[in-house]
Amino acid sequence: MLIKIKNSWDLSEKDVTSEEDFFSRRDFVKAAGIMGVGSAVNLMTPALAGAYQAETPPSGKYNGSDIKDEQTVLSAITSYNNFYEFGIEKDDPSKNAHSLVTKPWNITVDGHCENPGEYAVEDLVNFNALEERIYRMRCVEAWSMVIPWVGVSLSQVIEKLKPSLSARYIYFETLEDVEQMPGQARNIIQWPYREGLRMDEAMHPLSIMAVGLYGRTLENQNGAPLRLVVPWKYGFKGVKSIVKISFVEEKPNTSWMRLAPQEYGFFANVNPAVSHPRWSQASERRIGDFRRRKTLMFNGYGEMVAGLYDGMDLRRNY
Ligand SMILES: Nc1nc2c(c(=O)[nH]1)N[C@H]1C(S)=C(S)[C@@H](COP(=O)(O)O)O[C@H]1N2
Ligand SMILES: [Mo]
Repeated sequence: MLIKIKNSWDLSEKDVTSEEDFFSRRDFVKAAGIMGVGSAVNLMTPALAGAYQAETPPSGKYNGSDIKDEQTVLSAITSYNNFYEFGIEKDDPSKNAHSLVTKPWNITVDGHCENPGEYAVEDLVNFNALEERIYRMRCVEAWSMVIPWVGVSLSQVIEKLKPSLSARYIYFETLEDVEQMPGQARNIIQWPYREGLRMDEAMHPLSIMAVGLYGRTLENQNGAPLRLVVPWKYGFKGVKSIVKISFVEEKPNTSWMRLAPQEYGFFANVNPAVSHPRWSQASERRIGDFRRRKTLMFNGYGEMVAGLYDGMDLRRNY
């Protein structure tokens, strides 16, 4: 389904490829195959990581700034996914997520706000105010993409719900239903998938609720019908297929923090200077590229977001 878009943000048109220029699916699969041979495989889950090779140290040669932020091809965005509710391999979500029923879809809102209740997606997101936001997405596993999201600012959604002053954090949950999400049969993380933001992060104009990408509604594997996107943070903050929003006083204990607090913090800001305990975060592989590139502080959005963390030790608050 095509959706109506109001305007474009961030990466300009000239920096990105048109949809016609996408690599073919075969080229992408070839590239992914080459990546697999003798190269780094970083797995988020500590218990599953032992079976894989450790990170190959980056060669020290990086692409310079001459490399543009081209949009990642649609076939890669929809077939190379992390959505553990449908399996842990990158191609599991695209193979398995058809079992998720996204219509109708309701979101429960509770906690410290004036307008709690059950909302249909269409009542929470103003589909007449959709915007395209072309954002870099940097996974904590050290790969990245550039994705043309379609959505609304999270602040628009929050303003509708009218949180009170005692709401210091916003908390999100993904659906929990093993019938629709077969990956939930395994206790990889504690289901449902839980995430959260500090209220000022949530109100930042870069934070969005996405309902589409490349001008179409989201595929299930990308978190249909509604997911969070916070481009200066590692991808795992972008909770998919949201069914619950709560306004809370205490910092939420998120899924990844519960599983491995020494590896995943609440803030999860992209930071090349702070290594993951099992691999470096200094560089990344942009899906579709063959060489690694340097990872940028706050994923390149520092000018807009660094002020949120004034006076904070980002080494401790990883
Ligand atoms: N519910 C849920 N949300 C999730 C995940 C997940 O496993 N379950 N994976 C996260 C991770 S680690 C990343 S990198 C992004 C990937 O989003 P994409 O597959 O749309 O690129 O989704 C995030 N949101
Ligand atoms: Mo990720």
